[in-house]
Amino acid sequence: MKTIVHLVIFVLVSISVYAEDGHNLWLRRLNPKPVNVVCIKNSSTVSLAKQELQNGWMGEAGASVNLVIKTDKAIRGDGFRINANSIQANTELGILYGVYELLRRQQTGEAIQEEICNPSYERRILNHWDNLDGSIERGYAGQSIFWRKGNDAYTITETDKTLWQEYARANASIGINGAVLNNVNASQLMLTNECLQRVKAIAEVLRPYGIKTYLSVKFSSPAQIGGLKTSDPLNPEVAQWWKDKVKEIYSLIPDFGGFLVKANSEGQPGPQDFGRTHADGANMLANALNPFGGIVMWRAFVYSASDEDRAKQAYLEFMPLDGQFRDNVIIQVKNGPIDFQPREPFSPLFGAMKKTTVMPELQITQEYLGHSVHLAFLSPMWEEFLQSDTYQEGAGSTVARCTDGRIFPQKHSAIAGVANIGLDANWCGHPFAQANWYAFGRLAWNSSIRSEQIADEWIKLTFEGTGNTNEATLDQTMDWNLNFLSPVKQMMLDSREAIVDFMMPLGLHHIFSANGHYGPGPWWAPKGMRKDWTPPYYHQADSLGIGFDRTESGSNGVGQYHEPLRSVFTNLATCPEAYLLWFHHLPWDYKTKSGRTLWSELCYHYDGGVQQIRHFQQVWDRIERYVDRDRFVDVQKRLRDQSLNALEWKDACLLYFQKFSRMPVPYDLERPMYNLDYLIEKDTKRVGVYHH
Ligand code: GCW
Repeated sequence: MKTIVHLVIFVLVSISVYAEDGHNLWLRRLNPKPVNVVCIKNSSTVSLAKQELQNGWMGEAGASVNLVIKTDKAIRGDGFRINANSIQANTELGILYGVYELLRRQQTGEAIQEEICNPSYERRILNHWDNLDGSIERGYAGQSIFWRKGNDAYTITETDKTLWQEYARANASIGINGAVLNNVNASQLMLTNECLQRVKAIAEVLRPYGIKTYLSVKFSSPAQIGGLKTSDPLNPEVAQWWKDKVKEIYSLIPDFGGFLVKANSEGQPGPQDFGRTHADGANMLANALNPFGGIVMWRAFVYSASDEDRAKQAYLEFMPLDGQFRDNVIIQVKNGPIDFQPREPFSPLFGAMKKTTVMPELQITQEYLGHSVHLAFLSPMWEEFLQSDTYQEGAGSTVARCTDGRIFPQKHSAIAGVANIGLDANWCGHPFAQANWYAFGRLAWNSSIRSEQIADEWIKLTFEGTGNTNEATLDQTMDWNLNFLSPVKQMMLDSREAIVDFMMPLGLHHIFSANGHYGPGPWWAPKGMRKDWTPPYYHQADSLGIGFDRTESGSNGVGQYHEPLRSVFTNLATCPEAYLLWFHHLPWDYKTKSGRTLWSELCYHYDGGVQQIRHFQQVWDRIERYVDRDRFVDVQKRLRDQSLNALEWKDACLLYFQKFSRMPVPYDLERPMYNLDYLIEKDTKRVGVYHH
């Protein structure tokens, strides 16, 4: 009996040692060695830095590390200077960031020479679309880590605090320094004292890690919870209400970051309800926040049910206001002109608003890229976006340079990512979705790192040493690099393009079913539905051809881009094929660069996407022995589902578009396996609540 008990204990212990539920993210500390840390200053942030070094040191055993806080003009903001045995920074937070950098390099084997690392953006912020009842809009990894419903909604437990602390640490380790704690579709209750008390508690946990809290606010709050008759931004009582509210917030949270506002967008209230402009609304809030150093992030995600091309609307609404915003207002613009599609050209607002601070909003959560089912590494998409040349101030005016302060004089600079974090043990749902959280932080810190490096780091930090292979000998490491790191990295780097191919290649966009922006629905257009909420509006397929004409003969969306881009996009010889149907409506037999007809080219892309996911399945099955069982099986299952989804996408889109093209699927491609009627019927049943 005793032996059995021992055996059970032994098995349990071994499982707890080897099981990887992904909760430790990229911060698994393996076999640390002793280290001596020297620093004269003491504070909560510095002691975190020391602790991290002591728990994660993988350099020479018994080495000494100096942490030096000293002003140095070459170091900006919370940047730092590192070498193998010392970290120097202007701020305590800089020291902490330097420690994470040093540990990351030790663990990944990257060289550590003397180097200064400065942040690209001043504010690197996660946006949580978390509702006060704990649900998360477009969240695919469980309920909110900040909010919950029920009688204990406002009780702060030790479990809450531990989770918030782990969250803060993960963010700090990749340089994220801000978090908006609630959905941009904000509840007016957010600003009640009860909620603010909880924000205060969260802020206290996040503070030592250098993370500021921000809140999304509802523009109609003065009338809804303040007892005022109006929320008109030019009404003095309204302005006073906000001033008082801001004062109350700062008395609870002295380092509060500011507000994020979605106004006059998708039914949210805003200044236009009172005949005022976005500038009137944003400036009124900015005035209230200014004495405390707070900022307003005012979203440009606006489009109305007009006949105007949706892709043009944000520009049309915001450009006339350029120069009217206070310097603590930042206009937050989604990367593309429509809405986080698998591929969009950059929004023409970048670089065009020259007298206003503009910040990019990226979406880390995979609303349009297969939720937590698809393996989609988004870094290549963000890299493509940040490196896009706007030409606004001559060649080389990339989106990154237009927003990070290198081109325009600006008081602040910022970048936001819509988080994919929830209560799931591994935080993000899909084990590979963690890589997107990681990539966002890394790119926000340094917008010029390449996706390949990000993937490389993440894979090493996340998976190294978790498989059946023994301790790391040189041979083992070479084997691991060759047979795990390299194929998995390639799979990650190819994953977004594969999704574009099987969902909406060649510039197609927004052809989702109404079912939560997940499956295909190019046919979906119920009677009476707003046109720009239906796929046919976006693909414009008819017997003559397919695509949205945004040239001068169409909506003239191209006109919002600076030359030479306007001409590049207009001219079929120069328009990148990736954006072909974004800017052009073309005949089915149009000759593409490969020499194939447009129809055939579409078929090849859809089919290629499907084949690619099947290939990913092979890649993954082959690496089984290098990964812990749980994560291996988890990813394997999700890839199977993704493969089936890819096939559905291909068949649904090709069979539907074929009704217009009347051309055969090229005979050397796999035949469709579903009937269109079946897929439409399946989708109709799945669609419970219509969601645009
Ligand atoms: O992408 C769309 C989403 C909405 C979201 C909105 C926005 C928070 O479908 O769920 O609302 O954009 O960004 O405001």
